[in-house]
Amino acid sequence: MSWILYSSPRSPFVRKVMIAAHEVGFSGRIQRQDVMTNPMRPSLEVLEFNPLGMIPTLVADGEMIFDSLVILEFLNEQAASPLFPAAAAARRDCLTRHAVANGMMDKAVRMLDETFRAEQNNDTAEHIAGFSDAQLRSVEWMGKRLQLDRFDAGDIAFVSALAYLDFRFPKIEWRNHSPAAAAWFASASERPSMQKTAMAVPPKP
Ligand SMILES: N[C@@H](CCC(=O)N[C@@H](CS)C(=O)NCC(=O)O)C(=O)O
Repeated sequence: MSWILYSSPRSPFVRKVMIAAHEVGFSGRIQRQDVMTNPMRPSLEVLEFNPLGMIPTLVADGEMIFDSLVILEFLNEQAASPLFPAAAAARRDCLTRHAVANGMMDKAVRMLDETFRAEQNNDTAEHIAGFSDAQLRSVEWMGKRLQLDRFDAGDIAFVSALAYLDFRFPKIEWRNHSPAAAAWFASASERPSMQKTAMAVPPKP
């Protein structure tokens, strides 16, 4: 039984996971593995499990679990004292507060990244290349996990992400990276929900 948490000592998301693990009494099961990862140079160790190359990523007895909210859900499944209330309205309230707090951390990390970039060499092109590679790795990863008889929240998120790439970044030729995702997207695009929500405005130049 091994739970390996790919981590960094300075990540607020890793800290959140560790606080939760302590709260529910599972911190002793987690073995932390510190890595260096950033959008331009993702950790190869993390990429083995997470196409985004981001931390925290937990590998629990061989199962990959990310991002931090999903890790909290996993800890909650193991725990006697729940991190998420069971009743629908209370759970929504908890998740909404979580979303704001996570958004704060997301934006704080982006602020730090912008600060470093401004201090260093403003390597915008390198950053964009790193983000674009993450898109392609993710399309490939998702392409292997599609099911034709399913259209759940994960699929809805994926179809929205692909449509946005087409809308904003048509130069990213994601279809070449996953013929399975390309075929799935073509068929999903015929759903009434997709047709009724097509972006009605052209992309800004
Ligand atoms: N939504 C993610 C955010 C995690 C995150 O932003 N992690 C940062 C470190 S604090 C990271 O992995 N950055 C590397 C990258 O963006 O490629 C979560 O909640 O786990």
